[in-house]
Amino acid sequence: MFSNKEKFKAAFLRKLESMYGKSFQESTPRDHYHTLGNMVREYISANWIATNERNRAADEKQVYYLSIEFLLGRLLGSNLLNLGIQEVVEEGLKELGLDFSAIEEIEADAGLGNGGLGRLAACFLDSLASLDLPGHGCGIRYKHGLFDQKFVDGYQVELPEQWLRHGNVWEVRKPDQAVEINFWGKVESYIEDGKEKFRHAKGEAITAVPYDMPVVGYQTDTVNMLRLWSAEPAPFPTNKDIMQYKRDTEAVSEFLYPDDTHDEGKILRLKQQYFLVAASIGSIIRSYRKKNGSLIDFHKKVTIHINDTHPVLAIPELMRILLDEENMSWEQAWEITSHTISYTNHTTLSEALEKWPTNIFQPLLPRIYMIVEEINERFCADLWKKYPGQWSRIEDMAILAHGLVKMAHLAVVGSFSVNGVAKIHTEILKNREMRLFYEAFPDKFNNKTNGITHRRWLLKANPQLTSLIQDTIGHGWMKDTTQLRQLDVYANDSAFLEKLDQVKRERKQILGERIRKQTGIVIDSDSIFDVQVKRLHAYKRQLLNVFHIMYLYNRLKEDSSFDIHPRTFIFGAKASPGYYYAKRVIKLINSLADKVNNDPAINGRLKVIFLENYRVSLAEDIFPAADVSEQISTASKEASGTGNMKFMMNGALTIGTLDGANIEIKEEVGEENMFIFGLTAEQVLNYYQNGGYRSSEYYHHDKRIQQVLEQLINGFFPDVDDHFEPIHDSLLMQNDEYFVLKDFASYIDAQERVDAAYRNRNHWLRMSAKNIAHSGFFSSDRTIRQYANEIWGLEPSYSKR
Ligand code: DL6
Repeated sequence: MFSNKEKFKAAFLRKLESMYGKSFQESTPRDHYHTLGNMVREYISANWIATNERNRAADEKQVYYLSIEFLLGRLLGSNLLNLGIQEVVEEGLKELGLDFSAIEEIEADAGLGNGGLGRLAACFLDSLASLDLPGHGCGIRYKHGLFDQKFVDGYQVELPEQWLRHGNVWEVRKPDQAVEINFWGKVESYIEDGKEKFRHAKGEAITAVPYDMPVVGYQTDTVNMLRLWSAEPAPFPTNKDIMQYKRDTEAVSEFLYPDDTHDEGKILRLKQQYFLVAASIGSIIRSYRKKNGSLIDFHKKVTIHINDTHPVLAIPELMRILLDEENMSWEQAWEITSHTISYTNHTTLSEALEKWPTNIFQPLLPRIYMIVEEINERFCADLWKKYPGQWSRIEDMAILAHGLVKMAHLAVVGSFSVNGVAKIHTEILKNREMRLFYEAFPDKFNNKTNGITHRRWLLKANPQLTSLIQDTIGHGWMKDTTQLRQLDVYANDSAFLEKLDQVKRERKQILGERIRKQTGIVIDSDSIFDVQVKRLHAYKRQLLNVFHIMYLYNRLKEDSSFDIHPRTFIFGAKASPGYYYAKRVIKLINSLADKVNNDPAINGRLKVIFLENYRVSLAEDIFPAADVSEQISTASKEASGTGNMKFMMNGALTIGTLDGANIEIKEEVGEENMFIFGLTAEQVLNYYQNGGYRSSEYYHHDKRIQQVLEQLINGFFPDVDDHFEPIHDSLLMQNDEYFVLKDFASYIDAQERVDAAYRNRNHWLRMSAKNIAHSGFFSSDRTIRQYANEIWGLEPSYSKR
């Protein structure tokens, strides 16, 4: 049905009529989207079945990537692209008088994630399938993804997201493959064959029902699977009021990251984590047993990768099955488990390293807790042999200590590989945050610098740039992004640079139009588009960006000779609902936007745009339009960043600190093609360790800083009372944990270099071309090849194409 336009059009009309019982004339854009989506899913089915059969028949190892987040975004466009039927569909629809982009807009983003960790998981799925690797995702089918963000008077308001309201054309519900999961209750011991055994009894069961989504590889027949679990009441008697039981059960897959400021929320999060793990492992083992019978060689045929610590209960859960159901000895079960699980760490922020109070953990998961206790005891006993008498070392490394279960410790102890997500991050893990573990198990630690799928972030998001590259160097780079290097020589070719300029202009106009429609604000496409899009967090320092804008505003007001190239500052960020500091920064950006955009004295030289509800589909319009990529975290804090890679691949120039993957961007493209500033990680960590930073000194010695800080509290922003006082105080009274004031001068300096560089258009375009040419390393295909070769031991499976 997709082999040519005519066949496609006929099939589309037939499908539309059979699905809706309406004529084409009566049909709506939503009908068109669902019709097309269903056609594509059906088209995928044959290869999906074939890949499943191939996996079942072959004796190859399978990887299961367990993640609490999958930030997929929209799937129609990327599926069409990967299937190679985009053109037929777009042209066929056009001949029917329909516009593909309007149809694509109907699809709700699958926003089952918060930020980098979840988007990385989505990029990895795309790469696994595109490289013909047998790797599948396991996650939760949240009824509501990350909240929808609205601004009301500049304040963030959260609304429940509704991606499933009109159904999800990509999923297939498989109730026959549901798994029962037990919470609460108690552990009973009994004797079997003279051996003491344990079982979890009198608990509260819930049913995990899988919804499978196909993951289509690019120009290959491989279709892998993303299995998302939904929580439903189990058909068993319960002592609870039936309505209450139903509500409690469904809550497990209702929201991503429920509020955990109170115990009830903490219990719900832990329930979600065990739910994901128990359902996934239950189904992995069921299909493994069907094929292999015994689990003796399980670790040789299966790797379970845990994306951060959220799925770390995979370790005690696999132990439970091997001990309680397979009757293995502890030693044998541990040998299999600790050779099955691999773990990625995504942060060194201590507040993000999960620790669960035992008084919550134990009653909810009594058998799992018992196993964690035993893992801990045996681990500490081993440490005692290794480090006799070193009590404090052992205490620091224990999994259970001071009434807490330390999930990162459990993850390191129970897995065969621990990786960080950028070189510097891995070094910080090895030498600081996880030093004791690195000393004990040096061979487990390795680095896998993150990547992004160039298919979504270049081919799909930026067809204009894709065409230019293809016209210039052919299409080999689409399968092997290192070939983008061939563009290097074109960085000195004025005809190429002119075309690159055209592409950027077009993309800036497209974004400008979207901004006009969304906000009513008209922006100048000739201005520098300076963009910071990422979660709102103090360490990411949106505040530093804000202070630069305030400084520019002050200068423009005070100094008529001050000359800058016009700039449009674009922000996109959601703040976690309970993160009040971040929410104040959101209000600050919006207040600044009001001030700057409406001041006639500024005369359009500065504009500030804060786009509501930043999400994957919006990002696809932002990255291609950016001139400047703001990657300005406090050095040592950003594990990697992946937005930095998306900007680079789309020809934006980075202004950034030597943090996360920025360092590797610098290694690839050269310092001369970006704008580096600020403290290094080493310097920051030394300050944290030895003290010596006094933010007030920077305040007293720099008039520019004094002025912007005063403006936070002196009525400069009307109608906010003392709303920004906590921001002011965090910088002065609390000594500026993230070194905003310390890095201010060097940031302003770097911004002046940006301004000067942009004024030399050819020079700028040359740098931009260099960035694209050297971005190939950051394809997630490279990252996934490294995971496959160096961690998982995976071979590509056969594909016909
Ligand atoms: O590895 C993906 C992504 C990194 O690029 C970011 O630097 C890192 O902040 C993020 N980590 C998380 C985990 N929680 N926190 N914070 O999202 O992972």
